[in-house]
Amino acid sequence: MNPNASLNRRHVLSAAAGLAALALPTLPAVASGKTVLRISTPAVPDDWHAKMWTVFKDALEKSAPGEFEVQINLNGALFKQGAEPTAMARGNLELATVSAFDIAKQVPEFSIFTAGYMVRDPAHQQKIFNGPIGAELFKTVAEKMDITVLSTCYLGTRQVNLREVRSVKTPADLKGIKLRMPGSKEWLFLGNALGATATPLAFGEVYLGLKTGTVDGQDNPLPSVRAAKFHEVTKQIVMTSHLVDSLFIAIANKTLQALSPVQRQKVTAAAQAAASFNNDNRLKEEAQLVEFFKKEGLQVTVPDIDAFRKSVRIAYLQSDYAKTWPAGMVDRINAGQ
Ligand code: KDO
Repeated sequence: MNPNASLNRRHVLSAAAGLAALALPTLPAVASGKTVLRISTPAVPDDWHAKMWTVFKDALEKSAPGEFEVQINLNGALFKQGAEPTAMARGNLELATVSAFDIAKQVPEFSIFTAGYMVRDPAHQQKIFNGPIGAELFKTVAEKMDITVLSTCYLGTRQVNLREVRSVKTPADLKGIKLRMPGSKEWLFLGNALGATATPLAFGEVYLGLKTGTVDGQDNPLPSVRAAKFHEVTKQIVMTSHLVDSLFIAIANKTLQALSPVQRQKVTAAAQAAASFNNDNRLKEEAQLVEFFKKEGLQVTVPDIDAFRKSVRIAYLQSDYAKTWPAGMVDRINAGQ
């Protein structure tokens, strides 16, 4: 037998496998007749945007019994923070929460929502993302990123949290502070705009970074500070309220398209129930946490917010990010429509 025959056969087989691999990711993984929905998040188990996935799972078990197998992976155990959109587009992940910062990497105009002091409060945030602005921008997200946003979660309002007590009134008072930010240029820009020296570090490494002094501080909403126990390794919270932060529950387009219309509606309803659970609980807890942190021995101080707002706004408006923002979008966001 021609020794090349088996080689050729293998070639044909691997080419066929290659074609199959190209074709197959249009279908979600199916285990024992159920559609598998893999979820990945860096959230720690005690945070609301981790717990909300159980609400999602329970809702689907109730509305579509036996149709889905929901697999929840917390602590960035399946995909590292920020890798989720690519994993979804490649067919390796079905659902995740993505941030405005994740989206801005592929949809530059979305960087408007990475800008400090752009969104005023949680109600303003919901109005923006559940109205025409959200509809327009999410359409671009679906086209460019191959993922579909199902609902908008309030992650909370980000505050600066320091290892050592310091008098912080204006951005100048953060000069020289190594402020941990998640690892992308959009996040680092925000940290630097606050007056600090932004230092990239994954969420899972922040506790140790604060404990050992690799970084001098970090920024996160109060509920995440509590859930990740950052208050154990810091002494002050400066209430800069610089970013009313969002997370978007997103599903891979291929997964969504492979569902029946009724299943799509049930998955969307489950994502909305999860977001509502997160939003309600987070808002309630956020309102109580200043007292909690004070009892834990932290100093909670209020800076000159106008000075921060002014300085951060100037930094963004003079940046290349602002050049990508659609004409009139800042005014539309201000008006909430
Ligand atoms: C963080 O790393 O600071 C951040 O708050 C960024 C968010 O976009 C989100 O990834 C969040 O971490 C994680 O879900 C952990 O709470």
